[in-house]
Amino acid sequence: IDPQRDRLRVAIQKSGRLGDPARDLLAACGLTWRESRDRLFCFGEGLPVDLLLVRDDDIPGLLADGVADLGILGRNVLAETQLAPGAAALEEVRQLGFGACTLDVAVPQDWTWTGPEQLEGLRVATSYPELTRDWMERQGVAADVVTLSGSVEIAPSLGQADVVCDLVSSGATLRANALKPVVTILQTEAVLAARSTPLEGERAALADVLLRRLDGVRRVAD
Ligand code: PRT
Ligand code: ZN
Repeated sequence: IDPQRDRLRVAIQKSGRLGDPARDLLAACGLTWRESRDRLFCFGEGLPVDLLLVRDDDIPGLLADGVADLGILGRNVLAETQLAPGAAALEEVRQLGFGACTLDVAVPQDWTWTGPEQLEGLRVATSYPELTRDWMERQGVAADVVTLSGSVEIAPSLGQADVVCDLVSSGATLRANALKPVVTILQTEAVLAARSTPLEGERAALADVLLRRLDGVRRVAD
């Protein structure tokens, strides 16, 4: 952490589903940037608020390390890292109203769902092992969590798992893989996240300005 830094840094997704809406939201807050050639760092021109364009998975680490002060990412990614052992203290500062979906347990379409106890002893494929384990623990059910970084929905037909726990928006991907959602374990959307320890000095003032503008923009949008 560079305590001398007097510019605020906001990490957002470089591409992906949340990149453009995050940028649009910050632009609606009056931020403008000089386009950088490598497109990894955008220097803020009006307010001294710079952008870091990264993979969403990297945002919690950048916040934890103090490289970024604020981040826009899915609550699912934030919550997953918050549950990991030894996780740095990060918190959700605002929910942003886009990128909504649910993290659902989904089972083969021909199953009759009777409840979480049905998962006992099965293999659950997911990209969110901490959230999945945490939910199972709260349900008092023990299943094997198979962690996959992508293509989770295909795991049952490949014989890698019996059921999945994955993000769902329209449900088309599940249907295409002969699966059906049976229980939602997390409602998620894009959120603004920060370290739990408050910012100080100039950066704290900048963050306050940004939050006030964000709330104004969101109120108008509602
Ligand atoms: O490159 P990078 O690592 O930054 O991006 P990524 O590929 O990890 O993430 P990305 O861009 O796909 O998603 C970013 C965030 O968008 C997620 O963490 C969620 O918070 C949010 N989001 C909203 C979604 C969806 N909706 C969504 N539908 N993320 C993924 N999906 C996928 C889902 O995994 C499944 O494969 O879409 C498929 C399901 O969609 P339906 O419509 O068929 O149900
Ligand atoms: Zn990612």
